[in-house]
Amino acid sequence: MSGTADTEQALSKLVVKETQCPYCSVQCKMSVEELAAPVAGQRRAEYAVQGLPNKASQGRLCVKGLNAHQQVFSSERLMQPLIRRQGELQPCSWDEALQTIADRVQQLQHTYGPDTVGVYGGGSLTNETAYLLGKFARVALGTKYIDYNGRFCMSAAASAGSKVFGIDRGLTFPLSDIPKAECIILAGTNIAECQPTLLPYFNEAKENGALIIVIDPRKTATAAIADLHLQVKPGMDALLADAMLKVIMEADLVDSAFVKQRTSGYEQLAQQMGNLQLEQAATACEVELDMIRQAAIAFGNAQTGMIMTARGVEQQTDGHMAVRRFLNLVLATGKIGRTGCGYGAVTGQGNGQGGREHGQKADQLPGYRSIENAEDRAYIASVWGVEPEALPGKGVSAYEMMERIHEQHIRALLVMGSNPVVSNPNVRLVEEGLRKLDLLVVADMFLSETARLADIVLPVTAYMENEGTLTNLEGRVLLREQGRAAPGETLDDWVILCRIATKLGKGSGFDFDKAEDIFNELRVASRGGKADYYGITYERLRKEQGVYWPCPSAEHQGEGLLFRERFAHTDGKAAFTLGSSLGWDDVSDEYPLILTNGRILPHYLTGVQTRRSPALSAREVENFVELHPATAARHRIRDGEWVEITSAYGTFTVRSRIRESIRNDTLFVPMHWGGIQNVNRATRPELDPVCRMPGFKTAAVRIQPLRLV
Ligand SMILES: Nc1nc2c(c(=O)[nH]1)N[C@H]1C(S)=C(S)[C@@H](COP(=O)(O)OP(=O)(O)OC[C@H]3O[C@@H](n4cnc5c(=O)[nH]c(N)nc54)[C@H](O)[C@@H]3O)O[C@H]1N2
Ligand SMILES: Nc1nc2c(c(=O)[nH]1)N[C@H]1C(S)=C(S)[C@@H](COP(=O)(O)OP(=O)(O)OC[C@H]3O[C@@H](n4cnc5c(=O)[nH]c(N)nc54)[C@H](O)[C@@H]3O)O[C@H]1N2
Ligand code: SF4
Ligand SMILES: [Mo]
Repeated sequence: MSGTADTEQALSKLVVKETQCPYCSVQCKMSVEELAAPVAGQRRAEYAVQGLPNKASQGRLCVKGLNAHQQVFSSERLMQPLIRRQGELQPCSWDEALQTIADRVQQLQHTYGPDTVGVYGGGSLTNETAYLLGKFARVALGTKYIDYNGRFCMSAAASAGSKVFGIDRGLTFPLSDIPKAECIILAGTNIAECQPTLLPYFNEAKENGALIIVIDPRKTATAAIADLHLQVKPGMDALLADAMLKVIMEADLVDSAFVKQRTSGYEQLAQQMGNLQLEQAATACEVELDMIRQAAIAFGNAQTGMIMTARGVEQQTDGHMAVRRFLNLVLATGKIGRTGCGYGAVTGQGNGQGGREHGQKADQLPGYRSIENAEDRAYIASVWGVEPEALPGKGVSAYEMMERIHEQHIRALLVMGSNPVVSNPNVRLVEEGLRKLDLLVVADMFLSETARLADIVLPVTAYMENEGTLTNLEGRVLLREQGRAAPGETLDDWVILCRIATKLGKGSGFDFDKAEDIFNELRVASRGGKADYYGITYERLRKEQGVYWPCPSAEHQGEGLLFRERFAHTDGKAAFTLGSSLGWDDVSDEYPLILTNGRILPHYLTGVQTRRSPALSAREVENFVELHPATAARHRIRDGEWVEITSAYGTFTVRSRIRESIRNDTLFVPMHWGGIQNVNRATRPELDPVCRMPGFKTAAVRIQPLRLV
């Protein structure tokens, strides 16, 4: 190698001073530095990744963050647009790709009307892109059909928070309050594997004497730090929370002053709880009544306490109600609005919070405004420079969009930031539907399972390469600066939307030069809404290292601890929830086991990104089912052998992993693999009636070894 080449390499050495992990909702900050450049034929480049101090992860990184850069440099990155010719995806120019999209969209809309085109977004997109995607669907395409993967993630908790508190912000308290809680209930959340850098907050709480209660059908790494572990039967959380409330009422541990001053609906609830039989409830949840009592009394007696829920409680056909039953517990004990107290919906994706605020949802306009409210429509229409009547109405939820596609009611789909053919429930229908589309466009960094089905694939920049804001699980808005030039022909997501809009002749509302300009429009659009970003600017974000919303003005400091004095409903009160939840019990002789599913530490969601990181991929190379030794014996399954798991909806094949850690009526399968190993071949399509969350976490199945005879 010549001296000049060496110098050039030294000069181009990559140093990213500050970026954010592309994975979970903690949004850990880090720096990435190239230590040694690759030498032809000898070695890969070496990188030093370091966690940077920040208020959420305090400089910590988990194994995913430490290895995230490997996906950025993966040789599998898409560098050019692809178009399908004679059945094959082949490279093409941006102009051809975008012109083809515009032409086909116009043809289809001319024939079938504007709603024949759908848009499907994601919670990894920056606030700027998520906001623009909502505007793009309503203004450039004029379609009502837009929804996003967060429907499968945050919809139950978000709708419950809105109903009970009048606002949905994942955590109602700053992370730094966790060590100040005397009792913490973690229901259906596996923080140790899913937000690992937060675990030290809980350990600190324990050192301060806190009691930790975990509710999970499995002995997870999170349950390992628990003082009490309620190994609930999947799908029975609502009833379990009710039973705990009944114990608290009977033990006279209700905070009457708080209930009186700050809530509504308690009397009716108390009346209704009179009918609940504790023994029956405990039997149905399959948790010993004594354990339920201990947990409830501990929570009721504590001066300060928190409840956090995540997908275990929420991804149920009664997910919305199940969260609300836990919120009853928070309210009855007065544990909200003061230090060391509160409720936390542990948000999932990197921008799972911001992504659910600014218009990617079927019924939503920016700033948590409603697309069905005349005032909200008029305001947003004025910001967008269109007539309110021109804005379409409410569409349908993510899975229901797939049903519309299957019925060919929707004939074209743009997917940006999701891999729906792996992550939807009942994926057989989803794949069949996507194959029927006249036009499927997928914008991604990689050829995901969904991109493989596309007619046009658009290559996008990765987290290190674009600028934008993301809102972490606390509701803190963070700026992720660009750290590296866009490689190949990749473009930022928002640039793609602007270019398609221009090709469609709708360029005037889409002539942004940089992400910051979009953010400034978002600030105005969110102004006066529940998620008010008006007072947040890039300048402030740089100076203050993040700002909490709501932040209505430049002088406003943002609110870490919510509801100190009032809740967000017009009467200022939080609302108790009535009604009973029947839970779920669909097992039968044919399908005798309960299939639940979730995450493991090294992989992220459908694995498209983490499998491109060799250090992560190598930790778990294939999918598995965790099952109890008794279940294994009953079904004659040996450890490590291939098994077939079948529900009424479909079958998948994985390797067995026999463990004492799981209930003997339950199977647990990670969600990170597609194809024949995809757990979503067997999940059921039933949706929660309120929030349209699928009942991912419970399906009745049978299991059998896959042996060649
Ligand atoms: N390593 C890793 N981290 C991630 C992600 C990832 O893919 N990988 N994804 C991110 C995203 S988008 C999300 S949404 C979050 C998800 O974070 P979590 O919700 O914490 O993750 P899950 O593993 O889906 O489910 C949590 C727990 O619910 C339990 N569970 C299953 N059924 C039930 C039930 O009926 N009741 C109760 N109480 N518990 C039940 C499971 O055993 C599991 O331990 O994680 C984020 N962080
Ligand atoms: N059975 C079961 N199914 C589940 C769940 C479960 O617990 N159990 N969890 C549900 C939950 S909580 C979630 S959040 C969903 C997630 O489901 P998906 O959205 O399908 O998950 P990802 O793997 O994150 O897919 C994101 C895709 O977008 C790409 N991508 C990442 N960042 C960007 C970006 O900035 N721009 C663009 N254009 N593309 C990008 C990635 O490469 C990847 O291909 O899965 C849901 N499905
Ligand atoms: S995956 Fe989550 S906890 Fe791990 S480094 Fe990334 S943001 Fe932090
Ligand atoms: Mo999620």
